[in-house]
Amino acid sequence: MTPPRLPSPAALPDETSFSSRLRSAAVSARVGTVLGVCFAVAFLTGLVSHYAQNPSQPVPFPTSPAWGYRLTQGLHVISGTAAVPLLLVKLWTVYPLLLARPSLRLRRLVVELAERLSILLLVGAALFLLVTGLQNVSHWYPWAFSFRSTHYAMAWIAIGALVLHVAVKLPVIRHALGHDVDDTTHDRSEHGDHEGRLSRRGLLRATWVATGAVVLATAGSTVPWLRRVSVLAVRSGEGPQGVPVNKTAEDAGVTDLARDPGYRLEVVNGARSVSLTREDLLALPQRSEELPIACVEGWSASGTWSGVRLRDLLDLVEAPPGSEVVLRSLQESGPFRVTLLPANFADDDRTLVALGLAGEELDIDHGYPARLIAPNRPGVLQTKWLGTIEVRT
Ligand SMILES: Nc1nc2c(c(=O)[nH]1)N[C@H]1C(S)=C(S)[C@@H](COP(=O)(O)O)O[C@H]1N2
Ligand SMILES: [Mo]
Repeated sequence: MTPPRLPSPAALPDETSFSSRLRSAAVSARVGTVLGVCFAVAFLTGLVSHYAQNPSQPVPFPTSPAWGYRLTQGLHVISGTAAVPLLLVKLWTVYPLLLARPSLRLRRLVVELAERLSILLLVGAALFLLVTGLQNVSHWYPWAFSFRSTHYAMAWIAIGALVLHVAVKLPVIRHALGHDVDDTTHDRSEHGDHEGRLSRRGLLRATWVATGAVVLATAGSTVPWLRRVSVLAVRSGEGPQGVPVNKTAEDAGVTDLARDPGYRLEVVNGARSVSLTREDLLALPQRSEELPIACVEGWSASGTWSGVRLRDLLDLVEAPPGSEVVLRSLQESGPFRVTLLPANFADDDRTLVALGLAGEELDIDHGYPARLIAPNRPGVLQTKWLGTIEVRT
């Protein structure tokens, strides 16, 4: 039997094997510019989200506008999603460069290796961010590491490598953007002269259309009037009382505790405390607020919540204004069981211990018997099935 023949090294493809004229800096600079804008938007909105979830905030995260986090988190997921087709096209237009034969001159070789290393970091971090981000949006957590801290660390690597990349390529980018897309000045080599059926303009047009389609297909998670066309939107508007559910009472294992007739909400300030049944809570002055739930996973929805002002409950135990509050759920385990509410949120008149939603008794999956709802607060911190509210001293 003769062993299968391997291609000789000379037959392996190198940069010159790729002859399509579409793979030109004229194309990649244009796709790269839009991609860069998407990454910048995702980076800045990601910083906002990370800060909003930070338990210690040197400058308090603001409570207004109430829809601020909904907007930034919506932009974060939309720009990240738009980056997927853009990154794929961008990589397709440039990857033959990675197969270029390395230089034999030492100085040049060192520079080339440094550049390839930075590209490796950029591409690796960018793919990591987009893949884990999409997994998060689709509630798929196959990894053991913490999503939030890893996604955040990778974002800094990606943005650092991106700034370096743009700085290195700036002369080429500026020239390419200042000239016609069919200009050949920055084409890789004379080998890149193959005229396919698709023109450069055609490729760009297809890229913009694909990006727009992906945005429309997902933006309905946050933009109500896009819901009907957003076929890829996860959790758009479906759910009891018109608001999607992130984790059901069943999944959180709180059904029995939440329905227990012996339920009491404990409000504690040092030695002072009150213990309130749902009837007690309903007997206090009731408020109604239109506030969104904006999940880090990209969906958001507005609801009309009714219940007691948190500040009114804090007054019952004589908590001074400016008190930080620890909220504990009836839920026995899970990362969002306990959250810290900064003082400016605790003092905001719109912050409620909600007992009702959309004119009805709060659904158990939305946090019955009582849940926190505060303006401009990340969804993950809007604690459901409240058990105790404790002033931090
Ligand atoms: N106790 C508790 N509260 C919780 C959660 C949870 O898992 N447990 N999930 C949070 C998340 S991630 C979101 S987005 C909101 C969703 O609220 P909803 O299910 O009422 O829409 O609840 C938050 N409150
Ligand atoms: Mo969430």
